Amino acid sequence: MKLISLLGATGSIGTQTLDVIKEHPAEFKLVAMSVGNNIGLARKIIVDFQPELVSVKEKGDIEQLAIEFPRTKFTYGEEGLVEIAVYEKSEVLVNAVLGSVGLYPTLQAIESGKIIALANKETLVTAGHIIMDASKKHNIPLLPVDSEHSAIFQALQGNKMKNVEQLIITASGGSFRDRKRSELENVTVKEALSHPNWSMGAKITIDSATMMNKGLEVIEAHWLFDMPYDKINVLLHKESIIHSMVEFHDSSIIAQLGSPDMRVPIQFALSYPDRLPLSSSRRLNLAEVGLLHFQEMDFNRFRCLHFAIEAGKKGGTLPTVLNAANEVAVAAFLEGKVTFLQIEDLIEKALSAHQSISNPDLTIIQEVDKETRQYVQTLL
Ligand code: MN3
Repeated sequence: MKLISLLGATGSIGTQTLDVIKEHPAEFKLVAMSVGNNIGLARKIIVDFQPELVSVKEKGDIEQLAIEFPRTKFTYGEEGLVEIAVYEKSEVLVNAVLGSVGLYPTLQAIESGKIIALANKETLVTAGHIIMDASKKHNIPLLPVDSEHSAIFQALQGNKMKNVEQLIITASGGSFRDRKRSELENVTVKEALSHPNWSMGAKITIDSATMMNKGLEVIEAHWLFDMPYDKINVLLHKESIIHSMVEFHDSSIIAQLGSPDMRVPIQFALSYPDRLPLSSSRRLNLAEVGLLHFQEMDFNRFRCLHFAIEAGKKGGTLPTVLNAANEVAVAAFLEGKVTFLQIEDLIEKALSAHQSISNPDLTIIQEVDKETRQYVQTLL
């Protein structure tokens, strides 16, 4: 039985993690979780899973919950996230919170010896060098939950990193993959939020449409697999059947395939190195699929992918700026304050205004993150 702490329980990855835990009551148990503002859903999860410790976003929500659930302990805020991450009884931390707020709790969990199942890509984007150093120092495995990185991780099983020629990350293309750049001028939030293949949260669905998601994933892959940027390639693959691939020196390519379902990579991170059945997931029928399509990425069409790879290559605090500017710009788009294409402009401005600091520590990263958010706010 693995005892699990879950950060971001009410989000898309969070609820799908709970599906996996529910299907395997003899293998997994939820002992601690954090939620945001969705207290209604939090109540339902507490009833169903009986976690011992729950962290909410706002202190004001605690009092009522403590009356309703006298056997559960409650905490709140950013300190609450850390308490969940390091909860003494838990063995595995699933980090499914959104944005760079996931960084510090992840680091604390590594230092207290928890296995990390990482769905929070912003953590590796902003502080990959710090997280990877800590995981090596404490000998803590970092298991990818993101479907592309899980695919690469699976393709690497039984193989040596020194034999890898390149990583090939597939991209669905997001909501606007069939539109030209000139057709993106007046797209609406609703259109941007309808992803053709994957059911995900709002922020990552917009990131898919701008292709920033793929850019963040390239940086994530660079850190997770210790792979130089010129050996990570992105391939447009609209069916999302091949979740990513590894090419070896002998020209063999190993790919991982499946129906698009985030519960599969989530479960693999939890069950690793074992595999468990997942009854609710649809088995892939390749005869039914028939054709798979692939296309080279167009960096002029998807400028955010270009920004991300450049920021990753230059390193220092640029990936932090990239990520923070993107978080603010996407939130502004979702609130109707800027247009879809202005997301790119805001990120470009933030990157060019920044003087990169090399090898930043956690304090510098947090300062640059904050400054960037303020700077982008002034541009809105
Ligand atoms: Mn992904």
